[in-house]
Amino acid sequence: MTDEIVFEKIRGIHNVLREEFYSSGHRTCEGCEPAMVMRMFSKAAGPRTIALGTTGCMYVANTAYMTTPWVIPWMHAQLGAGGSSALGTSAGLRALMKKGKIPKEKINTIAFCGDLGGADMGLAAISSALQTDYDLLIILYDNESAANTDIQATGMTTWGAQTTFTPTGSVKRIMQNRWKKNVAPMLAAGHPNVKYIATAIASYPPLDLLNKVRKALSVGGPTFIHTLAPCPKGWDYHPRYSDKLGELAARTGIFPVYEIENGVARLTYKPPTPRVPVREYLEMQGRFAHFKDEDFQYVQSHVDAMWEDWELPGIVPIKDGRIKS
Ligand SMILES: Cc1ncc(C[n+]2csc(CCOP(=O)(O)OP(=O)(O)O)c2C)c(N)n1
Ligand code: SF4
Ligand SMILES: [Mg+2]
Repeated sequence: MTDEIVFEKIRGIHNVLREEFYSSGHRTCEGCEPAMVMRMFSKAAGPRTIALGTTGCMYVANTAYMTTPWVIPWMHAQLGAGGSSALGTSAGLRALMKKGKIPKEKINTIAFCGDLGGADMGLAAISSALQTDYDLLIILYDNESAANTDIQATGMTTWGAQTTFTPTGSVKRIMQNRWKKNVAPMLAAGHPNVKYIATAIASYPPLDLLNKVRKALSVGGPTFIHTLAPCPKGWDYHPRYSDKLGELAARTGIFPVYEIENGVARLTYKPPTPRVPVREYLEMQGRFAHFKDEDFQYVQSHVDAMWEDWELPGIVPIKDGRIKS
């Protein structure tokens, strides 16, 4: 048995492992991008991997009685326990290897969590895990709602979106009036020991998520990747457009795609100049069907400020010594 796994960069689609570690047997909706995140991270990591997953669609839809898509070992964790389950698993493996109870070898520990479970409820546990020296990767699959319990707004929901918590009405058109929480830079700034933090979209740019997972697993210590994962049910669009929405999220600049490696931030995808109007992305989704011109303009103005005013465009919301809202 080898004690090292060499993660070479995947340079073309033909180099992607054909073997599936998240296979058929799940009950996610057609076009579910969170499911694509599962498939991709497990392909990138390979068979010597333990997956932990918090409550949410990626737990419930993947564990219908007597069925599972997981080919690698998988364990369910409590809704806010993405960080602590990763930490406990990695610490357990290290202890067992130290005591000689299992052979010394590299086993990847990957915990995944949704936006409610990870970025809202489980933020403290993720922070704790990121302050250790254990080898682990936490992947946030962000479908911008508590989808499993019928699409409630979370701290990650795009401004103005309709959810079951934030329906539109004749008195108040916009109920979701919070700007999306900026999780990856928050974790990077607060945990300078972490060697790798990134954002990604499963569909775009192609291979990007696979290679970021490989990089995260290679650098050692705790790491974190935030993926934007379109959800046809919650975002209200035809499932055939999941890939297109991922691409538009990157090309409009509403979801900046970058990595922070050893403290150095780098855009891994640069939106075109000029960026695609954010309206093209929003109009494809029924959750923004109530938007008026002023609403599209409001979101566009925030996205423009993100790219034109911020000290690190798309990443760090500081300009002239002030935190931008
Ligand atoms: C402590 C706790 N509170 C509430 C719930 C009910 N619950 C189960 S899944 C879920 C939504 C999770 O949302 P998210 O983490 O974004 O994952 P998604 O469902 O979108 O995949 C909620 C509120 C729970 N299981 N545990
Ligand atoms: S509701 Fe959304 S996240 Fe849940 S299984 Fe369906 S598409 Fe996937
Ligand atoms: Mg969610």
